[in-house]
Formats: sequence, C-alpha cells, structure tokens
Amino acid sequence: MSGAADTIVALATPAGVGGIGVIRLSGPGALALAERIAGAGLPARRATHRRLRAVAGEVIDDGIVLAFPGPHSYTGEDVVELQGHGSPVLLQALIDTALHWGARMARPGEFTERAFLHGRMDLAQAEAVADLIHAQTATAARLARSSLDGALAREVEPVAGEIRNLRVLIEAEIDFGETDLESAVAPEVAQRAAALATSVEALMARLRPARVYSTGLRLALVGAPNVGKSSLMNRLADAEVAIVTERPGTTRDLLRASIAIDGIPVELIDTAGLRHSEDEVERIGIERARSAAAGADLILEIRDLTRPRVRAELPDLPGIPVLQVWNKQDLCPGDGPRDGLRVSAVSGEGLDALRAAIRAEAGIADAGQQRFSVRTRHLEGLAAVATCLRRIHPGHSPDLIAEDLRLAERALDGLLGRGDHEELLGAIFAGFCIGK
Ligand SMILES: Nc1nc2c(ncn2[C@@H]2O[C@H](COP(=O)(O)OP(=O)(O)OP(=O)(O)O)[C@@H](O)[C@H]2O)c(=O)[nH]1
Ligand SMILES: [Mg+2]
Repeated sequence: MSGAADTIVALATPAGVGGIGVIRLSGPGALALAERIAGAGLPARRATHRRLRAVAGEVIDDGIVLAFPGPHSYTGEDVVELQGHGSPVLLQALIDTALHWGARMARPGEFTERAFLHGRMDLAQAEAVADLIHAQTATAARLARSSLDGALAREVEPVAGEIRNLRVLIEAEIDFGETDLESAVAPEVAQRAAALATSVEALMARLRPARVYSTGLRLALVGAPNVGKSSLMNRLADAEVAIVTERPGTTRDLLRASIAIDGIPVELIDTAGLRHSEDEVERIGIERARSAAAGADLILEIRDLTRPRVRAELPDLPGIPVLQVWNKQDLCPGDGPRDGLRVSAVSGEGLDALRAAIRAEAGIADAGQQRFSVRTRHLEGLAAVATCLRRIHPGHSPDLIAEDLRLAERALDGLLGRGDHEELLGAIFAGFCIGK
C-alpha cells in the first residue's frame, strides 16, 4: 500500500465541542513536526504540558503532549498525541499547522491500517478495532474486545498447521518421487484433508451466529391495520415512538427504533397496516411497508386475537423467516389459536417468549456462548478453505493436490491478512472513521 512513508494527522476524538480534543500524528516526521508545534525535547511515553503554537509562533492553545516513538506505538511508527481543549476551532488550527509543516490528512482507518502493515496486529484484529468502536451493545463490544486479542487467529492456527503438514507430505513426494507413478501419500492426504474440512465447517457453524452482534437484526412489524403493531413497537422499545389510536390506518410511514435484545442490536421497523386503500398517502405507506418487509432479516406478522380471521396479505418473500405473533392476549385469555406466540402489547405478557423466539431465529441460544466477533468475510474465507480441502481426492495427481492445498492456505492467509491482499485492505479500512 502506498504512502506509508509520509506523516499523517487527524482528529482522534469526535468532531464537535468537548472537554478535551486529541489530535494524532503518525509517521517518520511525527516527532519533528510535533516539536515545531509543542517545542523541542519531547520525552518518550511521558505526558508533558506544553504551549501549542501556530506556524508564526503565536500560541493556539496549551495542552498535554504524548510521544510514542516507534516501533512500540499503536501504528508501529512514531506517534504523537496533542491533547488540547475540545474546541473545534482550536483543534482545526492545530491540524492546519501540522498540515503546513508537512503532514497530510489521514484516510479513514489509516492509523489502524498502518498498525496492520507494521505487523502490530492481524487483519481480524484490525477489523475488531472497527467493530469495537461501532459496537451498539455491551455484548457486541465484549466480543470485539476478544477479537482484538487475536481470538480468530488462535482458532484457525491448528487448521493452518495441518495444511502445512499436508503440503510437506505431498510436496516431498513431488520433489523426490516419480510423479508419473501412483502417489503413495495421496490417500492419506485426501483423508486428512476431508477430516480438516469437516472441522473447518464445524468451526463455521460455531462462529456463524456471533455475526449478528455486529450486523444487528432488522425486524419488520407487519400485519393488518389496528392489530397493534405500533403498540408492540412502543412496548418493545419502552418508549412512545409511534402514534397509537383505535382508528385503523393510524401508521402511514415507516417508524424505526433501535433496541437491544440480550445484547443483539435490533432495529424495529413499524409499518402501515396492509389493506386495500383509496387514500394516496396511505397507499404510499403500504408500499413502504412491503419494501421494509423485503429488507428485513425477520418479519413479525402481527395478528389480532379478537379478530382471528383478519389476516393481511403479506408479500411473498422466500428466504425471510416470518414469526406469527398473536396480540391482545389480555382481551382473550384462554381461547383462540394454539400455534404462534401470544402476547399483549398492553399488559406485556408473552414478551419474554417473543424475545426468546427472536433470539432463536437469529441462531443465538445464549449470548454467553459467543466468544468473539465474526464478520461475513471471515465466514466466506473459512468456506473457501473448506471448498479447497473438499476438492482433494485420493485419485488426483500430487500436483493437483498440492495446488488445492496451496489455495486453501492462501484463503486462510487472506482471513488474517497475511500475504498480498491490497484490494481487500482498501475495502476493509474504508469502513473505518478518520482518526482511527
Ligand atoms: N387490549 C389491548 N389493546 C391493544 C393491544 N395492542 C394494541 N391495542 C389497541 O389496538 C388499537 C390499535 O393499536 P395500534 O398499535 O395503533 O395498531 P396498529 O397495528 O399499529 O394499527 P395501524 O397503524 O392502523 O396499522 C389501539 O386502540 C390499541 O390501544 C393489546 O395488546 N391489548
Ligand atoms: Mg400503527
């Protein structure tokens, strides 16, 4: 990746007014540049109180300066933090001064990208930094924190070891043997490769559910008018997000609320009741309800126990699970249909069962079982490893087997960012914020 030799600068704290604001510099020129702003003689890893000066020498602010000479810094390069008062104007003046002295603005995630490029962390750990910052629940933060400690690398290390062993076996035969004769080791290699594929698939199955903690779940509440969709949304969100009236057709637009269900970030979407309508505004709302359902991870189809025969015509959406939820249980205790969940948005009964059903739909039995955060990319990488291993057949030539093992190894390396993966890096670090 280009540009690692220049010195970058960015605001590390959120934009806006705050108690303090931190500007971070990284690169070969960071120390010299910081000394032009804060005065000479910055000690390593010790906070000093300094006046921070503009290009012509006038004082912009005073604050704490911390220098971390490389390689023992976040990025592995020389890093300096300037901590000033949290005034956007003063902080911008400091950044402008750093730019004048030769720094350039950091790209999103560039500090972490440099940390990765200097071997301070593997790619899964770098992703964990972003997941940690963007975590929406305490559980998501806990999982990302474990990933930051290199949990994924430890999990796949035995797989990498076995692939290496198999490569040694087959390549020794290629180097020293008669390759046109029948391979002596191919049956053993094929059998061990199949066993390894099985354990990679088991690992994927174990990791897959954890993905929901970073991606979250999008839940659409849909159904006929007046069944209590908005009431249920308000109850689950514990806030008066949506207007509720006894008039059918109350909700016309999409309404959203972010909640957490056992640590899973959930976006609830309340929608207009589905029915045939002559009203232009309501018709648009109903169209939006249908597209919200199409974009959901899970549809809660809300029914009304007092009118069991009333049912909205749901759009046909193969692949999106639908959970039937019978509402207004408080009005009909005992009677009514047996299947589906029975809840009351008014009394709150049945809501714990509803939350458990949502969690089960996400594949999560218990948040405590999840150990670290998982991205779709990791699952795809593991799937690629398993596919390469599954291709290996005892009847194949040693060359072909060696090639599949090499591809499996390459897929595994891509997981942790070993080797050459420039495009991948660009895509991953673009998702970061500036200053991280
Ligand atoms: N007794 C009882 N009444 C409920 C319950 N849930 C909703 N209601 C009532 O049912 C009526 C409709 O509720 P809403 O939440 O507005 O229903 P909706 O499905 O959002 O309706 P639209 O927005 O028109 O599609 C209101 O008078 C609510 O007070 C419930 O669990 N028990
Ligand atoms: Mg409503």
